[in-house]
Amino acid sequence: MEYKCGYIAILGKPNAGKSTLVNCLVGEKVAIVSSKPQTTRNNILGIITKENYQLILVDTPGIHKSKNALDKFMMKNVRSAIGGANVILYLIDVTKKITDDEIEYIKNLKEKNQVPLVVCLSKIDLVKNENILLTISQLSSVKEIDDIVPISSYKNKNTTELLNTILNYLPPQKDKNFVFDDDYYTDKSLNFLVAEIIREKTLYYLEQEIPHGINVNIVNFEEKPNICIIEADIVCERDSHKSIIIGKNGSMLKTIGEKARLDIEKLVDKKVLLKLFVKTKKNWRDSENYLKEFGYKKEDL
Ligand SMILES: Nc1nc2c(ncn2[C@@H]2O[C@H](COP(=O)(O)OP(=O)(O)OP(=O)(O)O)[C@@H](O)[C@H]2O)c(=O)[nH]1
Ligand SMILES: [Mg+2]
Repeated sequence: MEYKCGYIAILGKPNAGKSTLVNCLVGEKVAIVSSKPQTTRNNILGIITKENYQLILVDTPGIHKSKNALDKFMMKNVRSAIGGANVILYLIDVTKKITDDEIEYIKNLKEKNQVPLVVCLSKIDLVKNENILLTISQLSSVKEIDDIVPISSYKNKNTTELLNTILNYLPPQKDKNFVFDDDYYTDKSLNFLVAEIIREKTLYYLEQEIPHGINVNIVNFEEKPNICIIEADIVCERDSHKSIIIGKNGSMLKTIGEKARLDIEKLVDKKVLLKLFVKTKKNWRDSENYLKEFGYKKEDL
């Protein structure tokens, strides 16, 4: 039997649908999703293992210009994912206009890295077929692109074709040298996943810049036979944000906590007691020390 195994860097602009695609392909929620750009901050592995292949999908932060130390960390993650990739999968939201800058970026990706480059048109459930064909013809003149696959993670459309396309670009190997055991579907710890679920709820319920300035730290995680007791700090950048996160008589914090608890209970498969505290660390996104303290490491693959 022949085997295939490799790292697939999932790249694209913020909000392109990268994390949704990774969750869809893996069949587990490894990465949080939101309608707000710059949701993902860390590289998150989503691992698919079958009898004869293992695909290690690397979900990355959306490519954007850095405004603070956290952004710089995020873009470093993108570079690190590119560096370790056997195939690059570049996602384009088919509902958005493709700019010349983006095409230049894609061409550069191929020229600099010389690995197979597959462009994936995402969210095709939102547009008519004519629009998809138009975008494909626009991109087909870009010789640096090896393949174009239109998909919808929501409708699970063309996702098998996408997996087969990726597999085509991985060289076959005689031995089953998989990187991860077959029961691993992510590289992230339970603490990380729980903190991300809480952050996802803040992204959903809070407006504008507030959720982007939030970090969630798990301060206590106690697993008992029938219940998990979890304490977490929601750290924000300003006192004015703190009062919005808490809400009138604590109503906002209560909503965030209740919704997060339901998801965490599914993850740990038992009852959860979730205690949330809101703290202010002024402009933490600009402080290397806070980033270190919050576990954002320099390099993250
Ligand atoms: N209609 C539709 N919406 C989608 C699809 N895939 C993703 N979305 C939506 O697009 C938005 C962004 O999705 P994410 O998966 O968080 O995007 P991302 O590329 O990971 O974004 P960042 O982490 O910010 O870089 C969310 O509101 C998703 O629900 C799809 O196939 N169809
Ligand atoms: Mg994401």
